[in-house]
Amino acid sequence: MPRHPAEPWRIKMVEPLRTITRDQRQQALQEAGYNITLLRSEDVYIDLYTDSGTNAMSDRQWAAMMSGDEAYAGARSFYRLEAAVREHYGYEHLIPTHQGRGAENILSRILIRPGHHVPGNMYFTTTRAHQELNGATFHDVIIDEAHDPSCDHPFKGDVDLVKLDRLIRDVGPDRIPYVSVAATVNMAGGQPISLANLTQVHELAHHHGILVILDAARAVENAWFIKQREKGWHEHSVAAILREICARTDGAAMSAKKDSYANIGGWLALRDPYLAEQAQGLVVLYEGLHTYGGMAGRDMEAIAVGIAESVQDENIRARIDQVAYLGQQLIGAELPLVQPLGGHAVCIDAAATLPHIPREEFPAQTLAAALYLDSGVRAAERGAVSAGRDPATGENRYPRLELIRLTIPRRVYTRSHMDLVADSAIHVHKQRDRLTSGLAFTHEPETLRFFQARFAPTTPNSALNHPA
Ligand code: PLI
Repeated sequence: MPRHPAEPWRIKMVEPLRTITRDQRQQALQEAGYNITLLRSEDVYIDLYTDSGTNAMSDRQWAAMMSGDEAYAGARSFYRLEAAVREHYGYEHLIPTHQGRGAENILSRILIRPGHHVPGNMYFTTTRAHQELNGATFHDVIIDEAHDPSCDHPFKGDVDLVKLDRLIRDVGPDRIPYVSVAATVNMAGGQPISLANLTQVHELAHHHGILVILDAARAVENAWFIKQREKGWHEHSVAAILREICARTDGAAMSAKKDSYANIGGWLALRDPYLAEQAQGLVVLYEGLHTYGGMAGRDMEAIAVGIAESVQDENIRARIDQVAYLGQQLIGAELPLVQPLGGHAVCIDAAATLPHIPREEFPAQTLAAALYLDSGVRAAERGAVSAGRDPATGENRYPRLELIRLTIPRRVYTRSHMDLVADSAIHVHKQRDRLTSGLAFTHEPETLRFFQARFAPTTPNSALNHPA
């Protein structure tokens, strides 16, 4: 066997990349209000902002797009997607949506009422925003280890059953419409939940008549980790493990822009026909008819093929290997990373990198800006800026994890790109003492502020304002 098994695909089409000078990046960063989200993508060299919708599709997916049925009602492409979801995820009723947050909207509207409480294994930005918009309070019931970047627990996505049980007793099962279970947990750095733990969550929730809803965006990646790390599952295929994960849940919200190698799309799936009918009624209002839900027929074709590709062991192995390849280089240079390495991203602990910058000056936002300035690599902030303010108190939420996320799009970048990212991240790390101050808001939007916020350095002599 070669030291690193090669990717099970070759490249048929390429997209040229543009490089700009450091002075140009400096200007672009200032124009973007020091928010990497507001950079124009053409000013970015290697874009690790997200793995969402940034995938390279296969020739099979492109070919399938040509056979998209664009009928308003009853499109053949819908039935192909429905069949793929039934086969690989095992849910009976499929409600297509334009992307994951469309599914979160419909789900939250049918299940949540004001005064409800939703427990989950750490929050995700859009998921929690929809839960709160519908009047629920979110409760993080993930195990404590998930909040400790250096802890190498193999299943940091596990739910703490004591926390979940306590919440059920405190507020009463009638006020908990569902447990929101993510696999993997994005904000913890792509950490998996174990099948053993999910089984216990399912039993506890069902004992109290509470549903379990899966965030399936990266459930295939989670299945791979179960195969690698959980006793008794090594001989099972990823496809079989994925079905086992879903079998322990009552439905799922899916962003097809992740595991399924698509550029757009999503779905909500439910087992209960009564709930499914309610969702089908609402999807017409917010997304489109219940047989396209905001997607073109060709998008549904691409997702159907993408689902089948995503569960092939060699594809998911190559994906996780690439993340590990980048991560190992950074570990070798002693950068403080979230351990163990996650499924979709390598996350750098910005609070540990820049301990001299107070949390109020957003070390992760600052580190992401510095990395862009150095090499044109765009990471994502996953810390206090993403966490927003507590709706009850209006205070900033300061999660223990203050991270920058180097998120790897699927089948897009090569090892040389990863080498370049590693070199730049290591260089910025070595020079971290030059970053003596952070950033402050000059504009702070109310909802999901991290997308549109603008910042300025807190001191005029900030390293973010100076040439290398
Ligand atoms: O971006 P959407 O609307 O297709 O999906 C929303 C969404 C739901 N759950 C999880 C775990 C996500 O990661 C997610 C989107 N994630 C983005 C955009 C990301 O950059 O991680």
